[in-house]
Amino acid sequence: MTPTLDELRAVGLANGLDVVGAAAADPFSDTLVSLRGRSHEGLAGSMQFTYRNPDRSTEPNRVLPAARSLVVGARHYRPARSQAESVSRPRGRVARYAQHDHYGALRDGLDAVAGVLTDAGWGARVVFDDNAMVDRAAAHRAGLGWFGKNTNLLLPGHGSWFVLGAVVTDAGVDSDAHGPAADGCGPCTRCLDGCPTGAIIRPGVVDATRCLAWSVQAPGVFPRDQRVALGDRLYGCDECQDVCPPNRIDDRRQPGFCSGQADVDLLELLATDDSTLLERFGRWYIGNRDPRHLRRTALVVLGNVARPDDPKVVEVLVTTAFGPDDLLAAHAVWALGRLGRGDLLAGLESPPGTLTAVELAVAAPVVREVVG
Ligand code: B12
Ligand code: SF4
Ligand code: SF4
Repeated sequence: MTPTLDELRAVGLANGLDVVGAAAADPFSDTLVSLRGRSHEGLAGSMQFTYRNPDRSTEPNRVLPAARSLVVGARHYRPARSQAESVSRPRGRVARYAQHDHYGALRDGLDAVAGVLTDAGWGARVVFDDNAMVDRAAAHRAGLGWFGKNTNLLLPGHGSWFVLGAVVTDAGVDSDAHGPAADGCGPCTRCLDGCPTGAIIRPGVVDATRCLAWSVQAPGVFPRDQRVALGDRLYGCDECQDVCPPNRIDDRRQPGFCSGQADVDLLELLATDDSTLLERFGRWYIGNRDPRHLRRTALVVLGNVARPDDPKVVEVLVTTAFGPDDLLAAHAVWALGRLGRGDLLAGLESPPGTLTAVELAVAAPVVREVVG
């Protein structure tokens, strides 16, 4: 017997999913064209994800041979409380999807759906955010929502604060959607106008090389021309969703806050060792899984949000600017400049006693480049 969509939906909803639909497991030919086109236009930057092997990510049969259906699930992510009011130290903001393990909750719901299918003798594989499939396109085909001009999938009446995933199965599960959801953007252009870096270059197309959500994940030097625009964002960017009118709807089915972290104490982060950082933030995508990239971003945010006369901030920035790690030194130097404290770098070329010749050799060219 093949479980019906209603039966699968009931199990998904009982296990943490908020919306469940189904679609045929045909190839996502349009998305394949979009992925190739964006790579060709240079909009994917160094991103791998679904850009690494677009043929694979757009062909559900590569996930499960003889796949016939996709049972698609969406999990709403409600925000975590900010601790900023109770603490006066500088803090970096975390995007809503990353404040809590929402993907864990999504996986639980999808696993439960897959369990019903496998118990009935069918093949079933759960995929979400793992580049085996294009999750938004699957949810769109299942009728869960429309593509907003910010490229996010918006669910009618609920907005876009959802993570998405699917169960790929060789069972034939009929969809009950009457085609794709109708466009709900209309003439609105708030996300295009509101993006701090102009990354939405035309409706439905994001240039990842300009998107802060990618820049905080990408390894290496944080793009200079995006540092001021980064503002207080430590991880992720919600701006094109915050300004989106359909997201202002109060989702009464998911009231309150989740047990997550809406912001992070930047000085504490900068003082934390690598293994503790990976333990705390390992869920996030951190370039090369190297916590220096988190510190690098924290230094930029510090430059944007800290008080220039805060002695703890000054101490951390000066120590880092004069320190042995040239990547971090460059960002600390930038932050001091941004805070109007370039004066503190004057001694860099006539080093204080603590700076070794080797450290100076590493840091001095960086200082000349950034301040000079
Ligand atoms: C690569 C990626 C990124 C990249 C690039 C995003 C991009 N828009 O290009 C970066 C790192 C920047 C990123 C950022 C974010 N991401 Co992301 N990301 C992905 C990933 C891994 C692959 C996406 C992909 O392959 N896209 C393919 C391209 C071609 O499709 P697309 O960008 O969605 O574009 C579609 C529409 O534009 C539409 N379209 C085409 N032409 C036109 C024209 C018009 C007029 C319109 C309206 C639409 C339209 O068709 C395209 C193809 O289907 C997926 C996970 C997965 N495995 O699917 C998550 C995923 C898309 N990301 C997700 C999230 C939550 C985010 C962030 C909100 C996180 C954050 N707060 O920082 C931001 C949002 C930024 C944004 N505006 O997109 C969710 C989206 C949930 C939702 N409701 O839409 C996903 C699905 C992860 C998940 N499993 O939940 N992401
Ligand atoms: S996530 Fe931020 S930077 Fe990226 S497109 Fe949206 S508003 Fe722009
Ligand atoms: S801000 Fe406006 S145009 Fe952009 S996704 Fe939301 S409704 Fe659509």
